[in-house]
Amino acid sequence: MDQTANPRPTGLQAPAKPPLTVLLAGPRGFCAGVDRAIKIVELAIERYGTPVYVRHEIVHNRFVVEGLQAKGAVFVEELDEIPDDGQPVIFSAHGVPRSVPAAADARQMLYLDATCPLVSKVHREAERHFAGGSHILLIGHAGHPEVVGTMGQLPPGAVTLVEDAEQAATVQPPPGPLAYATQTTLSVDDTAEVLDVLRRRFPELSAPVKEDICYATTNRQAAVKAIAERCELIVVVGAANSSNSVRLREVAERAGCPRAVLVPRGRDFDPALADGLRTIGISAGASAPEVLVEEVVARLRERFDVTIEDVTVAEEKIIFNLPRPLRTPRTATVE
Ligand code: 0CM
Ligand code: SF4
Repeated sequence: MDQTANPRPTGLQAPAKPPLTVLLAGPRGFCAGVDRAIKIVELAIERYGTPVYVRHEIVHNRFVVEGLQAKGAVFVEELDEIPDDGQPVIFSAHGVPRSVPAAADARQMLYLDATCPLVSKVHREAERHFAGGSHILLIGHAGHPEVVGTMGQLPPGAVTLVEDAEQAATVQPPPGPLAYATQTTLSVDDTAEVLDVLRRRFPELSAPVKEDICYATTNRQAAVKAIAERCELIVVVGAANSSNSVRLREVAERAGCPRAVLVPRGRDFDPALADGLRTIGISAGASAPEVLVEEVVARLRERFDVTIEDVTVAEEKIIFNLPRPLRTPRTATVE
């Protein structure tokens, strides 16, 4: 009898791993604004040598920050931590108040602005409404650098922050025309709720020409919603200070997944969380590199027989231009 065709289990064989289906939400991870911001730091190091200073984490991800530190980037929270050594400073993707480039100009510092163009768009809209005589209601989270940056585009008192539906119900803006703006990385559903309350109270409230919540935030939330009901657990790869990543975790549970966890990277993820489960999902915030998603999958493979299924709800083709000083000069062709 041919024993090899159907080998008997021996005591030495590893027990079969339990099967686990992993739904990978798409889009996930890096957006065009994060990609551009990281490139700005890398190209600045190439062009100007080290150190290149970066005001605030270029994007909210330790792995990205540590990678850039290894290449010669020095991260600071404020400009006054930077010596006058002639080296450039880069402003993070989240944007800065006007006082920051003003202070850099006053010190004749060379600066490069890695503010995401979609955050800059919110700044310009807020300015436009203010120039038209409106008071601005900014929907966002107090203390987040993007909110600090957006409020800092306008004089003190021009913007009132509204954090949630409760505040929307009680906020007392000054009399006169009103417009709203939002942080780019909010929950689409929470923001709709806040706006319902504001519109009921202030029917003349002017809106941005184009939605402030960005395409990347919207798509990543839609992708998580698409897998939530099929998943017994969703792992969101991202940092605790990353607004869009934190929102993805919340969206997952609200959309019907019984449990969602936020993990910075694979080594912080305990695959035993998936014990006894058949299907889990993975997504990643806009500042989380794909290699960190791969780490989580690798941790799962240590314990389970993993089958991957991609669930992609949107294609993203957006690429943003680099700031002018970093664009590669066109090479002249000689014929
Ligand atoms: O705004 P948030 O905290 O989500 O920032 P992030 O660095 O995690 O993501 C990219 C951005 C922006 C602006
Ligand atoms: Fe820009 Fe949106 Fe990415 Fe933030 S999450 S950097 S606003 S594209």
